[in-house]
Amino acid sequence: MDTALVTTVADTFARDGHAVVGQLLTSAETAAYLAIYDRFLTGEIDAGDRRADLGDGAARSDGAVENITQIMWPSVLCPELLDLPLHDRALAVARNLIGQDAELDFDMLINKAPGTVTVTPWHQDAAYWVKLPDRRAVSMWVALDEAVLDNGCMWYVTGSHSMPLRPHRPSGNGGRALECDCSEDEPGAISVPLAAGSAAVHAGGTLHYSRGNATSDRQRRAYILNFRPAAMIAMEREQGMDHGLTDNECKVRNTDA
Ligand SMILES: O=C(O)CCC(=O)C(=O)O
Repeated sequence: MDTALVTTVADTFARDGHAVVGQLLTSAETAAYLAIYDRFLTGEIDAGDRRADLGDGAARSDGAVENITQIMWPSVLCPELLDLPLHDRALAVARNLIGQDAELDFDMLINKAPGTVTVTPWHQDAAYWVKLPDRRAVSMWVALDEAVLDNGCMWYVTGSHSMPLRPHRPSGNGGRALECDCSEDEPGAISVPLAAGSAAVHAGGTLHYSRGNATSDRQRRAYILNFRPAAMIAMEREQGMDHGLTDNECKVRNTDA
């Protein structure tokens, strides 16, 4: 990214709590991620208990397919992802946004199956956090398929990163996700459609949500990378918050870092 664009993204992120980063991957690079993504979705790469359905199975008429597939730590399960360019590019953006001490906290895949009416409920990521003295963080949501309103592009509430954290409760989506009161009518709520290969970022306090993928006949595959200061990642891990790493993987990552 050129310097002017980096400054604009950083200013927008600081002011609004979210920003469009623009194209991070070429179509050939995007295709390389999608090929690996589909190996996860078909089960060829076994994600074990790092795979969950964030949606309520009852919401689908066929009941046969996950509604919202979440796979934690794809880059640990399939290290060849790290040979592709996204992690380095995303880290460079994250460092521009929150500081040079930013490191990858965790990555995940979230797919919305075609036909699902299940929304990702409104929430603030900070509702999931353990207590940390330094709350700088950035989540980068990378669209690997074009993301539009009707297949579940992200929505953000502009300025909500500076508001107090709202009370959260377990959502109806199987209990693993949290939700809070908010709606598309919330002042400042906007949808952010993205082309395949492009990304948006949001802060820990930013209210966000996405609709289902009810009418399209295509997957809505997103790759999400979360960054925070290295020292805070270490503190999180001390408190047992590793987003699903085994002890051994945790040691390997700490040694590599
Ligand atoms: O992909 C989605 O629908 C939701 C993603 C999300 O909530 C997040 O990245 O924090």
